[in-house]
Amino acid sequence: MKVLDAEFTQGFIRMANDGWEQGWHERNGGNLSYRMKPEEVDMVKDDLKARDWQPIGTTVPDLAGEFFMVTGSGKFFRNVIIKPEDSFCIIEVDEKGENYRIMWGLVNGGRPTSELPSHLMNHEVKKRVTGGKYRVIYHAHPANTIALTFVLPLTDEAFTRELWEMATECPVVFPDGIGVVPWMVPGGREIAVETSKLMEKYDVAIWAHHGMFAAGEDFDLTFGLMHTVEKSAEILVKTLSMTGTKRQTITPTDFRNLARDFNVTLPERFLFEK
Ligand code: 2HA
Ligand code: ZN
Repeated sequence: MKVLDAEFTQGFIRMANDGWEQGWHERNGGNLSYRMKPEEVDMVKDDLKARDWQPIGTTVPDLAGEFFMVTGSGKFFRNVIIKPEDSFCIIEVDEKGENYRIMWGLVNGGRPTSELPSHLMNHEVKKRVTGGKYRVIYHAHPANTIALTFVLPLTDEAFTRELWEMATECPVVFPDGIGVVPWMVPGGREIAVETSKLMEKYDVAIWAHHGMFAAGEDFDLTFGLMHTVEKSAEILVKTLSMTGTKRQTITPTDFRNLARDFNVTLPERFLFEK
């Protein structure tokens, strides 16, 4: 089967285009990666052709031999739907987890995303902690979430609690909470290490003054997670724009009642008295 005809490729393209339509991918902003299933690799193997090995820039031994679909460095999400072969690629990771090679795509040259170290280190953590269930890592630049990083304290507690409060669905959609990475130079191993530490316990990591990373099982859940966090951030931005203080909100007791009825565990460290 041709890569472009596969269902997972269509899902990848749709998610990238949905992100573009949300306004989260100005210019070449953001990146997306998907850890392919062995049967999906097998399904498209006649359409794959190996290029030279290149260093990843970090080490991901638990991803040895895995194949990923990943957006290209400098490529525009806006173009994914009309020029898929030019916009993203399939890569294979070597048996040491130190190098990758392009197997498909980026037909006009180029490399996988500049955030490849963060994507792969996040995949490595999520593969381990979810027993292989999680397959998608998504980075975008949603404006309301970024705006909050200039106003809220840059702590997991502040972001989790504030975003939980702004929409009742939030504690159910991301019960483990949200992690925050202080401003760091993007693109390298250092920010990848800090982000992947947060991915041990959360599905969402916010990069101060930059954007967000979300992790999930499939395209729908991962896109939906980013969308839910960003919508909650939008409601907080609107509220703070109207008034500095909330007249009423969801209380710690309300959260505990919600957790009981919806069968989720909400860590007590986010339910502090303000
Ligand atoms: O340009 O978003 O973080 C891609 C990015 C880098
Ligand atoms: Zn970015």
